[in-house]
Amino acid sequence: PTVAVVGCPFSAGQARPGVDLGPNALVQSGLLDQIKSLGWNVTYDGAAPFADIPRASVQEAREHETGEGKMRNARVVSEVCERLAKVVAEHAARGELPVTVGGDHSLALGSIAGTMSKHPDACVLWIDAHADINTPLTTTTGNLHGCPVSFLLGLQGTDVEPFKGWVKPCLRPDRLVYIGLRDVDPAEKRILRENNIKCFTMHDVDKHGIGACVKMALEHVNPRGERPVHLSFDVDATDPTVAGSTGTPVRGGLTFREGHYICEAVAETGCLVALDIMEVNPTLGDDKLVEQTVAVGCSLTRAALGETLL
Ligand code: DIR
Ligand code: MN
Ligand code: MN
Ligand code: MN
Repeated sequence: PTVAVVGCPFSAGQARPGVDLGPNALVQSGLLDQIKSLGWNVTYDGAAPFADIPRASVQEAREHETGEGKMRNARVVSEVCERLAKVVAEHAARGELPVTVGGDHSLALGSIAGTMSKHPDACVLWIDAHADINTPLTTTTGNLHGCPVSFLLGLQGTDVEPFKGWVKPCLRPDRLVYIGLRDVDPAEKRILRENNIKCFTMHDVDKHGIGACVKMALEHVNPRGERPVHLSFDVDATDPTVAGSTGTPVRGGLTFREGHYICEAVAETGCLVALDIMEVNPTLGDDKLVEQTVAVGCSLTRAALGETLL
């Protein structure tokens, strides 16, 4: 079995420079060898598939604004996500397990679209402090890393340029579940309610424990254990004391073990077909915090790919 690591050095889905350096930081710290040591073959094409995409620091990014609605950098986000969708779909079609390393979480629009083209019945576990389900009509920041889920679901307001040329609604609301939420915008709360989307907030994690939450989450999206699972992990789901080098940290997050438990439990299902590790920004915080955050990105990846404690 082969893991295809897809590093996507991209930051234009949000405002803070540096998250585009995430993939290289994880790879440089030994991610590929760590995955190999679990018994996988590993392929990695570097940033080659995205070489001609602007690095999109805030300055550069502004030049790529389309002015369409309130979305910032919509054209470049759409372009890179379309490219990523193709790359992920190609790996999946070869029977490989794509691991997309971000980069900001707008990329999950591409990675999940890619997964869905090979596995239309897949379900999505979205692990995040945020719901990332704003639409171009509801976003207050204009940052597209707060919006990818709405495009995947095809919510009202997402059928717009430049995305409408390639994004098709490919995810049903009942095939999506969240764990870790604690910073959800008012409009997002309404969207989650109206679409009956299953959510395990930090309140639920406190109340039931992570074991019960993951069990209920998997039972909701994959009751018979036969559907492929795409795990999209924003490292800001964990507490800032666990993975602090990230653009939008929110206190009160998952512990180190809770985050890893989610990945381990998904690995145990044997249903994982794709993984995203998103929002590691190695320019935020002191060296120790960066090192710790990069290490957590790697260990979450290993846990999802079958590393066990014994
Ligand atoms: C906020 C923050 N809901 C937004 N979203 C973040 O910009 O739409 N997502 N930080 O990761
Ligand atoms: Mn490849
Ligand atoms: Mn996110
Ligand atoms: Mn987040």
